[in-house]
Amino acid sequence: MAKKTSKAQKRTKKPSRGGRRSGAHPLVGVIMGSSSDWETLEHAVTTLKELGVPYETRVVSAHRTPDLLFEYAASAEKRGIEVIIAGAGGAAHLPGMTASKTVLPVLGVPVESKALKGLDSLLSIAQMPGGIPVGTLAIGKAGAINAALLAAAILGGKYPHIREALRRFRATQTGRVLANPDPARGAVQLKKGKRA
Ligand code: RP5
Repeated sequence: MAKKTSKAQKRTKKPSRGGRRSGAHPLVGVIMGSSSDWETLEHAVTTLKELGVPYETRVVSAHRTPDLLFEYAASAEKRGIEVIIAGAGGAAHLPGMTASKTVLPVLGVPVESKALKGLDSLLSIAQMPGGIPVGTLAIGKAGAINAALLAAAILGGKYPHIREALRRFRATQTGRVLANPDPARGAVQLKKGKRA
């Protein structure tokens, strides 16, 4: 007898895909509690793209779509996802609840909330009781970028091209700083340039 497939299962079977390598199987699942979190999580996606790491993105709310959250987290490993980046704000249950339903590494990005500037999100995500870890990053954009870099570092152990992409990212970043050692001098040069 054919098994019945729930609506949530159907949704998790057809993830949106992305990444520089078109058609590549997503290795990172980027999920967020609300579409309002995209402003923050898009920085994780931009960084994954820069590194050529295939990913999928999805709004999965711990409060508003709890069944979808369970389905997503429980099926992620079977679908080939190897790291999950989960961003949420306020009473941010999404990363912790996701981590409770999978043994994949879950990286939590605290989204900056209006009321408490993301301190609520940070503590909700970081203060997991012993037993179910969530790797917690900084609040906001920096955390989203670093979640992608950390995901790449985790994947780099298995995928040498991702490790090399990460090495190149670091070298470019270092080069940018060394190429502009004196911001004051740069500003003077800029002013002079404007006057000319
Ligand atoms: C959380 O509530 C989401 O992660 C979001 O950061 C916050 C506010 O959500 P919206 O009211 O903007 O949908 O679940």
